[in-house]
Amino acid sequence: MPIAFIGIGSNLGNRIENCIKGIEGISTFAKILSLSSFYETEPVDREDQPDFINCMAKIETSLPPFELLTSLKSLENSVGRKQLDRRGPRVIDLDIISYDDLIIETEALTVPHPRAHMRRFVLQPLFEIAPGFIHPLLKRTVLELLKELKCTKRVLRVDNSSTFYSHKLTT
Ligand code: PH2
Ligand code: MG
Ligand code: MG
Repeated sequence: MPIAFIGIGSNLGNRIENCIKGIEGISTFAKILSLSSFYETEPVDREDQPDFINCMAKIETSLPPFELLTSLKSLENSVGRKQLDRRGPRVIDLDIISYDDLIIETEALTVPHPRAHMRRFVLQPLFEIAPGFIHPLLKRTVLELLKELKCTKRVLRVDNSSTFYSHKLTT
């Protein structure tokens, strides 16, 4: 079955609780194979917003990419995301970072996520759960990407997500 990585983020309200709602929601339509720790991360792109909590989930799913996207969007809405500014504060953000080795470039969906390799808040949690991950487009490992990274924004591991997430992980 296809394997995807989902980046999870929140910088409004109870950020960890929002991420957990995201994780639990994902588990209703995909199997969560592993989950990174939670990280508190400095905002990138738009700096005038609160710090985020970010984490990464490795999932197995029978949903094709665009159906997975639709499920993630409706889950964002049910967790309480409002349609505010792009890249501004949000209750929950669920991004497809990669989907097998697929390369998709459409208006609605770009996979691998077009900015994943430039963001420490994506690469650090990804490295934690998949150190051998190879970026399908750049053909570089997550470790190589981390070493070459220019982004110096703060990314601090705050907690082990599994202690909050009650469902048993399969790995
Ligand atoms: N998401 C953004 C913009 N900036 N910064 C951090 N630290 N974490 C995020 O998840 C994030 C961001 C847009 O999706
Ligand atoms: Mg995002
Ligand atoms: Mg998003």
